[in-house]
Parts: sequence; structure tokens; C-alpha cells
Amino acid sequence: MLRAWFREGVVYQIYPRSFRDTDGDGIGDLRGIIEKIPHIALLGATIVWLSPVYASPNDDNGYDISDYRAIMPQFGTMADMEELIAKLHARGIRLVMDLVVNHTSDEHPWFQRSVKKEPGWEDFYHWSPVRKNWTSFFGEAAWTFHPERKEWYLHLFSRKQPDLNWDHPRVKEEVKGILEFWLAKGVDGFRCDVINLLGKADGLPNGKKRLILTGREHYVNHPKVHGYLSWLRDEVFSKHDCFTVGETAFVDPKTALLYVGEDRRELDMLFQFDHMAADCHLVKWFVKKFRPMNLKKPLSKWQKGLMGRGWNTLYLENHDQARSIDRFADPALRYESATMLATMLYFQQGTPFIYQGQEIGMTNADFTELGEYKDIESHNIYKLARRLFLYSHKKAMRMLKHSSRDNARTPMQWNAGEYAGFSAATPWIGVNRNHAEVNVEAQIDDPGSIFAYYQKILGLRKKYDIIVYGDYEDIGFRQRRLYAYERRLGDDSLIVVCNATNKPIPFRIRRNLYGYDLVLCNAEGPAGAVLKPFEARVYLKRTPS
Ligand code: ISL
Repeated sequence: MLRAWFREGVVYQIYPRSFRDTDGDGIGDLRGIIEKIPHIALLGATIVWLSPVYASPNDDNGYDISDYRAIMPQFGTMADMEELIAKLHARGIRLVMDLVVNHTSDEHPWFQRSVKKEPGWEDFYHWSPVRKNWTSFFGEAAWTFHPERKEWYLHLFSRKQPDLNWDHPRVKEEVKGILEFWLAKGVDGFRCDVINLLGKADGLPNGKKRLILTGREHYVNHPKVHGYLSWLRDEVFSKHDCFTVGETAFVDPKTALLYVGEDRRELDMLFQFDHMAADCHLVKWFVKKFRPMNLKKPLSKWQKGLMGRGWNTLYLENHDQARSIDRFADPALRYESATMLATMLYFQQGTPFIYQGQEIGMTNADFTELGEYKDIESHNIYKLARRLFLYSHKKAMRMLKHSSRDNARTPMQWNAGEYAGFSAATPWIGVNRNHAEVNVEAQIDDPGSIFAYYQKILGLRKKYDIIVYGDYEDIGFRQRRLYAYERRLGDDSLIVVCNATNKPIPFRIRRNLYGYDLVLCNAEGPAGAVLKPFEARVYLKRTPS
């Protein structure tokens, strides 16, 4: 694979609302991010991805944008943004912004004009004189009647997030203008929100009835999307040293290559969702028992599926997903869980994405009241579960506890202080009580901390090309409790062995480790014939050149 900075780099995702509040309103802000640049640099990340910071009524925490060229006042000013870009660059860190262009806010002037049917704006969004049966990602109908225009409009997310009509030629042009605006400010790339949903079938026909997302056959990976993306690539991305990562639910390696294949490169990489189903059926609300195989199978499938043909992203967490320790390991063994999961994932081929707090082993929210959840999706799903599935309050709350997006949105835990050093005032969403123990300050100078372990992984990635560019092969795939694989580059070899369970298991792999050095291990004491609970080891053999 060709070398590229975004393949060699490591991305740190910031959810600005919950990262660090400096002006005492309980909401994170850009100056808070500026203050914490040293933390990101110390970790060793080289790229920052910011969840949306644009002007927004915050129906969906910034994923409903009302002005793509303005900063949300709660977060700061354009001057703060410019300072952030400059200060990140001064530390050699690049910045990637969230690009949310499947939909806008209903308060965006474009939508207002479309509602009024101003000439040229009538079809800027998807309108229909009749109601269609599609359902939204947030558990409601996807078509809502607009009393002023007296027609129905499409919103795949909340009703305050109407979908843009990408067949309207001006939509593309407007997006091009927005991209150029931010590229001129020095931004280095874009994380493209729900980008494989842009294309909608002509005539917007009713969908086949389904339990979730009725209508999706009319917009998921619709062929039209490739026309829009290749246009953006030719017109904008290819003219800049920038990178794009698409958020794409419902792709398999074959459809993914239509976006990220080396021959097309509509996008540089994408987020697939297969491994996010390791503990659920189809959608995260239908929980199933987690088994290590459920994680290993999809990850391995993607490693093999894109090898030599496209580039993977490596992620376990983001602002939409519950914390990985709770989902895929054991919060009672926090250090072992966090470090094993990081080892298992970040030695694979692809660009690592680390979500804020993951580097210190933050765990799910400890909310007990419905009112503690702030996310619109959580509230919609709660209502739906009570109404449609006749869940009891207790059962619906259990569902939120397991899967709510707010699990990942509690404030970043900087220290053991009252609000975890996130803010001097009551935060917009509750701080996890375990911040007394789980926080940055407690880990930063401790060589045995999760943070220090992450630093080691990132250090190794910088040092050894094999971790970035080596080929991937499973070892003993059928051993259910073990996740082991080999990476190869030239004559060099790297072997990763992880006990994916909380019980000791024998160390048995079909590889001769003669000539290998143990370069990383998360357990104390000699690396023996037994793998301790969640023990992870990395062996490297280099041929002298
Ligand atoms: O979290 C999800 C539902 O349980 C996902 O389906 C999520 O909604 C989907 O991946 C799209 O996510 C992105 O677009 C949304 C926004 O709410 C998410 O935060 C964003 O990551 C709409 O813009």
C-alpha cells in the first residue's frame, strides 16, 4: 500500500461538548481543547477529529447544522477555532472536521427557503405530497408533515434534520464551497457523516415493511452516491493534501471497496459497523451475549477483505457507542480489559481511532434516572420500547444503560475533583462517579497505567513500519478464547496473542517464537505458558538489513 500520513497517523476523536469547559457554563468549548493539546500530544496522537462545532440548535448535539461557516457560540468563536488549528499544527497535529451533509438543521436558511418554495429552492430537500412509510434512525417516522408548505419532508434522523436532495445541482456546489472554506482555514480532512445515505431512489417509493428502517433499500449505498462522491473527489479532495473517512453503516468489504478501493478512492477510508454488532442483533437495542468470536470474526473479515486493496479504520468507540470495556470485556478488570482490547485492535492494519477517555479506560455512564439521559435518540427509543414492545420502565432503562449513546458522552475525567476537572459548574450531562479513581491525573505519571500502555502502542506504531503496512493473517482462528494474528512485512514478522476472556488459558499458538522479542505485554511477571485473564502479548522478529 502507498505510504500516506493518514495511514501512519493516529486519530484522537474529541466530542467537544464533553471534553473540557473553560468558561464555566458546564459545556465543553474550543478553548478547553486548546488547553488540552499537551494531553493529546503526550498520548502520541497525530490527528484530531472534532465532532461538529458549527452553529446548531443542538437537537442532535451539533449534528443538526444551521450555519456551516460559523462556530457554535457555546463552543467559542471563529478566532478560537483559528487558534486551535494553528496550535495543533505547531505541535505537528492535524485537524479533521465532521462534515454533516446528508441533512441540515430545519433552522438552516436553505430549509426555510425550501419551505417557502422560493424559486430555485423548491427541491433543495426531499418533499412529497403524500406520506411515505419510511422510518428514521431515531425510531420515529422519517416523513413529517410541514404545516406551512403543506407537504411531507424526509428526515432519516430527527425531524429537525431534514435530508438534502443531492440531485439538486446546487447542493453539491454549496458543499464544495463549505469544504473549500474550511480547507482554506487549514483543516486537514473530513469525517463524512452517514455519507453512504446521500443517494435516494427516484420517486422516493414506499419501502418494504421492516422492523427497523423501513425504506432503507431506497437510500443505503444507492448507486447515485458514487456520482456525488467522485465529483467531490475530483473537484475538491484530490486538489488538497487532505483525507476523508466516511461513516458507512451497512457495508461489507465488497461494497466498501466501491468507496475506498485504491482504484476509486472516493474516500480514503471508512467506518464499517460489523464489529459493533458483537453484542447485539442487528441494532444495538437488541442485546445479545458477547462472545470474543463475535468481535474476532468481523475484524478478521475486514482485515482480509481490504488487504492490499483498501484501507481500514480501527475503532472500538466513538460518540455513538457505549464504552468498549463494558461491551467487550470486564469492567472489574479495567486495566487488563482496556489494554487487551487496545492490543488486539491497534496492531491490525488500518488507521487507529481513539475516542476521548478510551485512553484512560473510561466506562459506561452510571445513570439511574431517565432524566439523566440527554440524547434525543435515547429518549425516542425509550418511548418506542414502552409503546411498541410494551417494555416495563425497568426493562427500557436496562436497554439505555447498555446501549445509550450517552454512555460515551459523560464528561472527560481529568482529575478526582468535583466535576472531574471538566468544568467548574454543573456539567450539561452527569459525570461518572468513578472519576475519583478513573482520571487522567492519576494515570499520567504512572508507568503501569492504561494511558502509559496506549503511549507504548502509539510509540511502537511510529517505530515499526510492519505495524502500519504489514499483511495480516489469523493464527488459530478457531480457538474461541484467543485472538491471535501475525503481521508480515518483507522478512519481518509481528505476532499478537490476546486472551480475550477473564479466565486464564494456556498459551498455545501454532508458531515457533524462536528469534522473536517480546515488545509489549500487559501482564506482570515472566511471559509463561499460561495467559492470565485478558493478557496480551506482542512479539516481533526483525531481520537485520
Ligand atoms: O448510533 C446510531 C443509532 O443507534 C447510529 O445508527 C447513528 O445514528 C448513525 O451511525 C449515524 O450517526 C451519525 O449521524 C447522526 C448523528 O446523530 C450521529 O451522532 C452521527 O455519528 C445524524 O447526523
